[in-house]
Amino acid sequence: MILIKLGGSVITDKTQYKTFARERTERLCGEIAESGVKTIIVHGAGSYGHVLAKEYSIQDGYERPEQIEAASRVHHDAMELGMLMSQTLLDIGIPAASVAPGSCFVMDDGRIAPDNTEPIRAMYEMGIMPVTFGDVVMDRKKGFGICSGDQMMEVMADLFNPERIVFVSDIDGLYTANPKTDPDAELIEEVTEETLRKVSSTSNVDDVTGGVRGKMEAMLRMCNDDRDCVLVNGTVPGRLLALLKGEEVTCTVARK
Ligand code: IP8
Repeated sequence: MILIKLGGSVITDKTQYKTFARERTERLCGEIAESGVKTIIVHGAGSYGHVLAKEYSIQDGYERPEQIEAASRVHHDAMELGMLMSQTLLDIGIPAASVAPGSCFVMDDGRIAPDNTEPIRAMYEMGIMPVTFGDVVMDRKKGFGICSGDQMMEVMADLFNPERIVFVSDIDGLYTANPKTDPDAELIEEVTEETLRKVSSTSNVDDVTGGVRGKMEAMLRMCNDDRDCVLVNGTVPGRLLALLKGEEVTCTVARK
């Protein structure tokens, strides 16, 4: 089984509140179906989550009463995107069910506590693809918080032990800097602990670098001796399909 994260930047327009990138999502789900590979999908929230969550600092936990309505609204919007995703998969013949992380799990100071995995496991064993996503989740210490799709990827990787892990994003892979703003940014084809050390010592601690390093760290955490973790560009038609078919494509591979 291959565990795939469809990033929020690929399945939505991240700059416009609640804008589903329907055509691209349909194409990507089609590529997954065409590959014939057994998969589990996790997706990001994109503009169904980040816009409001940021405005009301939902990720910091409960601080003020106005956040209550905002937290419930963000959850509602994230579920709406979940429904659009499962509808897209059902329409192409993949029996999928959207599972909100907060319906099975709570967080403890920002860390997901996966102590009730039976619903997700049972679905998978019956041949239903559990599709989970980044969402608002109740937190034992902070009241509530944001559980990202990447956190759910780690939970699903522990639960289902996939052969390979694929992150589908809107860039060709990890870069030494932000490729959209820095012409000197170079694609990192292979990420190891060594690469991580280099990036941390040669880059400023700005948002982009933090983002790149954070992603690298998460990717490396999910690798083991038998599986690698790949970041691939989902905006290029056919690239995900080629990767799933085992062909060589432009991407970043993290290895233990
Ligand atoms: O899009 C964030 O998940 P991500 C979830 O995977 C929300 O970072 C609701 C902002």
